[in-house]
Amino acid sequence: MEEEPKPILVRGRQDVCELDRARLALMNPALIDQKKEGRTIDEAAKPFIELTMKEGIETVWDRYEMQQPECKYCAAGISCQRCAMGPCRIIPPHRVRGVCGADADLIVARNLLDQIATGAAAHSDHGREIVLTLHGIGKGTVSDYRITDSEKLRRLAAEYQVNVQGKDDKTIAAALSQAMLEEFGTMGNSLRIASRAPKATREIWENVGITPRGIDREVVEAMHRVQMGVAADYANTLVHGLRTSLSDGWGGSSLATEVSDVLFGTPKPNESLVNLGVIRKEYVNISLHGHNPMLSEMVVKAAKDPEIQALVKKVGAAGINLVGLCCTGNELLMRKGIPVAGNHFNQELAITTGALEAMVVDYQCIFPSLPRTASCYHTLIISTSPKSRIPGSYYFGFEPETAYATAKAIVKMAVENFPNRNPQRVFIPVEPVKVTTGFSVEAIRGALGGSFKPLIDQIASGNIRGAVGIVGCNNPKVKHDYGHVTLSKELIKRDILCVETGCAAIASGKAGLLQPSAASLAGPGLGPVCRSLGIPPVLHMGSCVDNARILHLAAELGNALNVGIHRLPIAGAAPEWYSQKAVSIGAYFVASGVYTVLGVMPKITGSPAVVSLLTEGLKDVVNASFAVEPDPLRAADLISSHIERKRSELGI
Ligand code: XCC
Ligand code: SF4
Repeated sequence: MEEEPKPILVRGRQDVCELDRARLALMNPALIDQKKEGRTIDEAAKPFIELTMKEGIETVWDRYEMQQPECKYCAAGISCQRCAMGPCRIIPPHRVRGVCGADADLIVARNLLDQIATGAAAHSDHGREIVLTLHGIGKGTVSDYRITDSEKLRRLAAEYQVNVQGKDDKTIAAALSQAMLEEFGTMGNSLRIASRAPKATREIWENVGITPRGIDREVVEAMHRVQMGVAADYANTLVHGLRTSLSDGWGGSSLATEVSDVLFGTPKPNESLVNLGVIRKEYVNISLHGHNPMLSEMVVKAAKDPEIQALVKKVGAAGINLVGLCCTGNELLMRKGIPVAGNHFNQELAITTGALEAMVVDYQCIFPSLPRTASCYHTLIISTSPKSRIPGSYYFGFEPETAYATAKAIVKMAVENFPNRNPQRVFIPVEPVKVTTGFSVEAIRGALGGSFKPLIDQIASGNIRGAVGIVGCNNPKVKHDYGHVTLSKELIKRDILCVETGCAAIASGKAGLLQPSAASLAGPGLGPVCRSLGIPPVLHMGSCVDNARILHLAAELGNALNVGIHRLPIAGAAPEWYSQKAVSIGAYFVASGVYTVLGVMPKITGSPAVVSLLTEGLKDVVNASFAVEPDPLRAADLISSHIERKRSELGI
């Protein structure tokens, strides 16, 4: 028998001493109340936020307060740390160039390109891991995973001109994954999967010179350009940012999404529950947090293992309750209907239920301080990616070849931790909210009866004015979930269909907008359409990499009408974004022709030239631009006037 995988405790246990907690604890009930209301609109989160303040358990909001005031040069993007002649800051009127001679425009542009490249790398590297797993299946080295959606495998193979005639899934997987892996370092001058974009959109890319070539290549070139003494012109630098972002959206993220569907199934509409109330007292609770569905899918399987089930009985638990967080949560919610405990700013609060045996993480958006939070409870933080070994966590090196054994060892560790729970500290005073999710492009087409024509007809007739992709994170600069929920409600009221991913979608879920009954909050055009189709007015399309689904949907509409994406009555919004990944997403939305409104100001205000290029100049380049509007009601105004303008340009 194979040896059971054993974890390593990375750098020893992290402990938060009583003194630290006493220092942070608040006693003034009025202050606690004021802060609680100021921090979130998520009703189910409020009791936990109150608890953290009373008990001195540090959260993201406390750390944000401690970081104030922020450095105004950094906030404006005019500090540079790139080389050893610096650091440099631009402080007019005298210090207008860094030691190397870079001015404010260049410093801002380079910093922004760096952020785009970081985000693109994160999405695409995740994509690579998924494609490598498909490759392992094809080559026979990976046996714990299998092809779940063989039809999609064949559809993708056709897209890649891989011969499927008389071939079995495994053979197709080998050839298709090979062709997909070549997209990362291709010698060609375009990505095959990006030819999904409408012809007119691709022509714009070609004319501007931003057709993405290799997925890795654009990121590497971006890193080259930010080296001192390479990039010199801010506009030229930012144009490469667009190209880099396209290699993410139409490249790495698209591959992550499509191949995840092949491996784990293409999402179909299903019902589930969200918010911190999904954590259940009598159960062994395991939260799955991060982004990559590979580990979490295996944990789902391992939780059903008879040996594990026997162990659950032995420790006296009612069963195993898996709950998601952030985008791993979205992946499981979309495909398996596994409940989600919340979005980015619910991650620490999930631990304060006192009922979480383990938080299993892969990568991205995981607070490195989680083991400190967990040390106030019995919760184990279990890290699994060699890219994200978190000090204070138990680390299992997760590999697709040994996925099941690792997942089983992880679940076992969680179950064995159940008796360590302190029943006195279990605190779950909230009830979960129902959601309907699973709206992949395929599922939307299915709900429409097999083609996008009914949707196009509804848009043409004006019942639906247009569609908006609302995406992105939580950020302490915005009251938790306020940006997402306010914008979504306002747009559906104006008959604009919302399609959402990531933490935005979870926010809408918690607010009840992902239920068919939310059609009653939609306007007189959209409401009846939703009712007749039995769908919510806000469609959950998945995780952050699943923004590729939104691109794909836009491409389907553009192709059906034979127009570029920039001509469609659609828009994008990221009301509470924080992540470099969100910068890449915003950039590929705009580069694809989608007007995009950000709720948080990027670090660019130190260069009026960059601000003007992004908010105005890009219209002449890619027929779309960014806007920044922190007030979601005003953002809704910007979006609906944009949509009306696009409608009249189309003559509808
Ligand atoms: Fe992360 Fe994807 Fe942002 Fe949420 S939305 S905070 S990136 S989990 Ni993508
Ligand atoms: Fe300063 Fe230029 Fe070096 Fe940046 S690259 S730290 S601006 S000298």
